[in-house]
Amino acid sequence: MTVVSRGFGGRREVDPRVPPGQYRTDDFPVLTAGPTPLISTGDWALDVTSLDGTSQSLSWPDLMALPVEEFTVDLHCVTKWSKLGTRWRGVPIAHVLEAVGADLEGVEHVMAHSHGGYTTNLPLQDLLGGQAWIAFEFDGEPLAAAHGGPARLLVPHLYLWKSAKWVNRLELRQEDQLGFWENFGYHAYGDPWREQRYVGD
Ligand SMILES: Nc1nc2c(c(=O)[nH]1)N[C@H]1C(S)=C(S)[C@@H](COP(=O)(O)O)O[C@H]1N2
Ligand SMILES: [Mo]
Repeated sequence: MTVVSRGFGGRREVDPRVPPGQYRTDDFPVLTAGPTPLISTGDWALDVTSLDGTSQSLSWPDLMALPVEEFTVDLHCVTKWSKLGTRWRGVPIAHVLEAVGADLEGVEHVMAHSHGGYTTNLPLQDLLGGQAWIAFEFDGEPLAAAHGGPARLLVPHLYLWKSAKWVNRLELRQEDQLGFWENFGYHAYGDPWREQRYVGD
């Protein structure tokens, strides 16, 4: 005989904005594998590496000259917290790629690289269409260093490990390659609505 108990003692999330297995928090936890780099906007640069191996660089003034969006999104961390209605300002990735004249012919994937060596892999399509930004303001303030300031990648429709803090290079790729956490068994794509936490989910 099998006895099944469901939901006893647990908090149950009824808010439809909270994906399965996630819990709401009003805090903004900091999750970093390693030390927090302190980068001034004067030193900040974002390189875009094309399939032919050439790189184009975007400086902070270059970034500030691009169209900025204000957006409000929900964040979902694989450690099971979700933070709803976070307000940001940032530049859509499509504008970043256009600004450096990136050739997207044959590009299927992007590896995001950060100061300190963190990496995470994403399909190119998930960075386009107004779903991903280089974000530099949170809640009306310059983005704090602990959260990836001066600027981070933000891809809120995927688990938050895909949102590389202190991003300094977008490597355009034909083939997929696993990033830092993906190499430790996290899911290659990471859709919170399908609970793609680990390989095989
Ligand atoms: N460069 C870098 N980016 C990173 C990480 C990291 O360790 N280094 N951690 C990831 C993980 S696992 C999560 S959950 C989020 C956490 O973002 P937060 O610290 O702003 O909450 O950043 C992601 N981006
Ligand atoms: Mo995470």
